[in-house]
Amino acid sequence: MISEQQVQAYKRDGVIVVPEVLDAGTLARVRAVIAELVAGAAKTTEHTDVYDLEPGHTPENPRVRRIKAPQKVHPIFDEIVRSEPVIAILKKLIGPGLRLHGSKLNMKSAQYGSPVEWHQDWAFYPHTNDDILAIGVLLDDCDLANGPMLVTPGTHTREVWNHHGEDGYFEGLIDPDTIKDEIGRAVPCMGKAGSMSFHHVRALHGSAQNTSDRPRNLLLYEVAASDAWPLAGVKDFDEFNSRLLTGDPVIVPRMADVPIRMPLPPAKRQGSIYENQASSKKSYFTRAA
Ligand SMILES: O=C(O)CCC(=O)C(=O)O
Repeated sequence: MISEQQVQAYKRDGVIVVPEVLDAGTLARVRAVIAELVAGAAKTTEHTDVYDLEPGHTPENPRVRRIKAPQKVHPIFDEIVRSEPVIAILKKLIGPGLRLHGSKLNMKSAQYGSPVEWHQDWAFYPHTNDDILAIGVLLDDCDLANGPMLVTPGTHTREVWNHHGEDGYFEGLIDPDTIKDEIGRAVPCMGKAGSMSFHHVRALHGSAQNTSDRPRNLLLYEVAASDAWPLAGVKDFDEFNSRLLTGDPVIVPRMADVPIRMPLPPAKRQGSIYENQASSKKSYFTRAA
């Protein structure tokens, strides 16, 4: 599914985009499921365990910013991450043993879809080693106009930047003034719907508001090597192992010499990265009024 050259590019840059991995039939099915889920948001006026809502959401005009853990909401999301082409790519990048850490569906609606400020995923969920990546499944054609994810090549071997606010609480974003050069070198993850990006857990990334007249839905899966153990701990060992994608349960974590900052004390605004970042005054991207 991917060449040795692409594997080397991932190792060097910490990010690759693989064109059209998801077949047209599955893409149509997952879009239908998402349309139903978004319609279901009309029943709520507040964030829930399933929905993170855009500012301006009303039951009459549902505006969903994120479906929080899609793999818990509908089986199609588990089917996609466990599909043969996806597993083949993951095995080449961080395998053989693989475990799903989590998933989320970021829905950047036309005209107002919210930005995500600059951050490293590693700041949110440090592990005993960093053989961890996020898959970004492009559910729409994505170009510069509809807010592609922007990733800075090479930052996956750098430090873990400070994601805390001046009050000492975790905020889930980096002060943009401290990473001006890195922001200037970021590259967009673009492609046709069905393409997938793979970015290293330590790679610096962010993404702008969608100001186009087209949606940009991005389905994200966080996948760890099965011997990478979360430093925040494992509450339920059976549930932890139920997320194995390949290989057997592991009770001997592999330790690597990696920079760590714990996301503690926790963000004052919980619920999603959007909420965590909302308490900060350090935003880089423009937001809808
Ligand atoms: O939706 C995007 O473009 C960025 C997603 C992201 O970085 C995140 O949700 O952690």
